[in-house]
Amino acid sequence: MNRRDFLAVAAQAPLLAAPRGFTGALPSPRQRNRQKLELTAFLHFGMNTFTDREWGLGDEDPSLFHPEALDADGIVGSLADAGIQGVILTCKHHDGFCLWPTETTTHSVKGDDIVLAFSNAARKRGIPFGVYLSPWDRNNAAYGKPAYIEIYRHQLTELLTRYGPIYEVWHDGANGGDGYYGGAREKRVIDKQTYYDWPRTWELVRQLQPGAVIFSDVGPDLRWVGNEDGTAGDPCWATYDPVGEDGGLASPGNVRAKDSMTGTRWGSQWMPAECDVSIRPGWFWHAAENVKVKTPGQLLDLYYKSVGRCASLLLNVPPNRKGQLSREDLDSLRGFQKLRQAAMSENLAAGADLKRSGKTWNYRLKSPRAFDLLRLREKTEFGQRIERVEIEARLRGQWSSAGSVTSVGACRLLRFPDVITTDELRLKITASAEPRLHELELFRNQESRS
Ligand code: FUL
Repeated sequence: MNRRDFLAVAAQAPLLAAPRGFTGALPSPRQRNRQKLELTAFLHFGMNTFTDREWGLGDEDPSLFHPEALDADGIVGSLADAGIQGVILTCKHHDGFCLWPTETTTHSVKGDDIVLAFSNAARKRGIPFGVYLSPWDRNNAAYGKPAYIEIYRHQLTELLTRYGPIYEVWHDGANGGDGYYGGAREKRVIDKQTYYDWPRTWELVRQLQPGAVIFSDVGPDLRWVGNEDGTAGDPCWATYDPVGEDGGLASPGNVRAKDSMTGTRWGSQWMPAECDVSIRPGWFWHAAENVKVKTPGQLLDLYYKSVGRCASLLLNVPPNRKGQLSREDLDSLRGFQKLRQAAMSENLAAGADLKRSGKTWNYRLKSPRAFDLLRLREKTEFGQRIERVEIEARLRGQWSSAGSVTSVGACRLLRFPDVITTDELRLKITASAEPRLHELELFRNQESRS
């Protein structure tokens, strides 16, 4: 589906009625649409790129931000070529420096509009564009006071009205307290529960960009996965009822992370996990980390542990001081793509004859096939009904267990420790209502065949 269709569906599709016999939470049309983007990229780029920091203090001189040869088209083009399906730019990180000329502060770029450059690049390449706007602002004098909330909403309004369709709005829960704050240089502690008045801000996002999904520790559309390692829990339910760290009310910046990893079976809200992780140890580019870029194999492993567990993978690939991606990151991304393609090149279950008897699904393959990876997808418009799937293969006339999974949802990948060769496979499904499997696919890793 191309970018235009993607955004159109997100904004227009009607709500589904609850399917009979199932009372669990269901995805909204915008969530179902977002589900198609399994692998997206985060671009952490800003003042920290030039000061070699991860969290700027907020007192940085705006002139320090000076990418020598910004190539947004090149960055987005290489990401798209490597199979990245959407990009999110850190339009403002905790240091408060805005990458677009905003009416709200002088602490921003002046002439060049970096947000415009990236949003245009994404449009040209046909992939959706999203925005990260840090709620914590260590530069702004009004931070911690009611006036800042209006400033934050004004910034969000600029981002959501000037750059065309936005597919995702990313609200970070981090807040370290101390900062420059217009020269006050003090610690400002906010009440995470009340200060930001999130429901009103989310309403603003809904009004300005009805197709956009909203990400935060508590959604409402996508939830933080509870860690920054790029791995979802197992199981990882798309349903979730967030709980605060102390067991009380949750809010952005205050969730019990272990629950975010697994979700809540029978949680009242559909809120799949998004796994944010950096290709490097840090989120921003640092020369010293050029030698610490994750390998293609490590990225593939993260893919199995995120996308393969019904979450999406938001992989940070930070531009360098030139305003380009470094060779090390590009090589690794391309290697990762090759491994993915080799692992999932040909669906060996294509054309299989399916017979269902109750909750047992029997697949007779066209001929004996050797495979080491299984992909299952549930039709999530009917909710997450499957509790468990036992996979059995017929080997020399005998059925034997090949493995099992618990939650399925949008995508479940199961790697088998050994290659299995068979022409018949069956799935024994335990489900809370009639299971709605969308597809079963089998793959053999081409890399390991030679
Ligand atoms: C965290 C931030 O503090 C990091 O700097 C980074 O932006 C990451 C994605 O979220 O909470």
